[in-house]
Amino acid sequence: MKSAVTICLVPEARGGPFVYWDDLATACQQAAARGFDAVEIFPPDPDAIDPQELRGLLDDHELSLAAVGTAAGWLKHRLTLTSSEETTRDKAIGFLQRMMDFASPFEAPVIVGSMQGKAEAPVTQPVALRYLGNALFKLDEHAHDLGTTLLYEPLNRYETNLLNTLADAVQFLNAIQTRQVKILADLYHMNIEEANLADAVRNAATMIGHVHFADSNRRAPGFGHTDFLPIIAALVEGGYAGYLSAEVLPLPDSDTAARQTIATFRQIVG
Ligand code: LER
Ligand code: MN
Repeated sequence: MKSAVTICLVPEARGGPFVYWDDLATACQQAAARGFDAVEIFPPDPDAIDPQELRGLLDDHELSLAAVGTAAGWLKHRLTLTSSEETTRDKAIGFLQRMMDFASPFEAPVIVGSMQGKAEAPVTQPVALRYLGNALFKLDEHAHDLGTTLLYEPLNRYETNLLNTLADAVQFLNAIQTRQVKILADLYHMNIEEANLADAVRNAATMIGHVHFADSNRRAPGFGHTDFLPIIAALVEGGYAGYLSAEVLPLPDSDTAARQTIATFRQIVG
């Protein structure tokens, strides 16, 4: 397993669970200095980052791009895949496709997290799930054309009323028969929704494509009460060799959160 740390470039996401903020070059330098293998970046738009500049930063610091987040699609542009407005749903799909165009040359998957939206009047839950299924099916086609992966992230009940557990996501994706969509297991959301985090990982093992590495209180791993060892054992047992990516609050400050994350990573992964 490899370590990664989040960098958020979206001012509208201020207060969110991201370690580094605003300055991509400084964040890459700090991530490398703390010993992370990769960065996970949340850009404000698909064309906000110059790919050449990013390539240079990653090469200079010997970092990989672990994943690209799309929180801006919702927080900045108010786009969701389950909006009652067809034009908004289409724009949301277009936004995610362009994010995939940006991310795929870096061999980085794109995340569908908050852009999945939720069922709210006039959209009922079955209709929202149909919209979500149609959108993921279309996005899966695009991912297949690009040879890339899309990550679908189940969120906790306070953020969505669609799919809250890994098992919900496995069942849903199997039903729509996507080829390139994997599940993002966010240990913070899972701490709220799953009866047992290790069992949930074990039962979804072959479909997990990325992990958001956070403690029970969404602080850096080790600053809460999640027992990580059985979760890591379940990931290893399932053959997971991807990232543990710190999507955590920058508390008490970014550098302390980064140091705590990498210390815990080394302790439990080796
Ligand atoms: C995104 O990765 C996530 O976990 C959600 O809570 C949206 O912030
Ligand atoms: Mn997450």
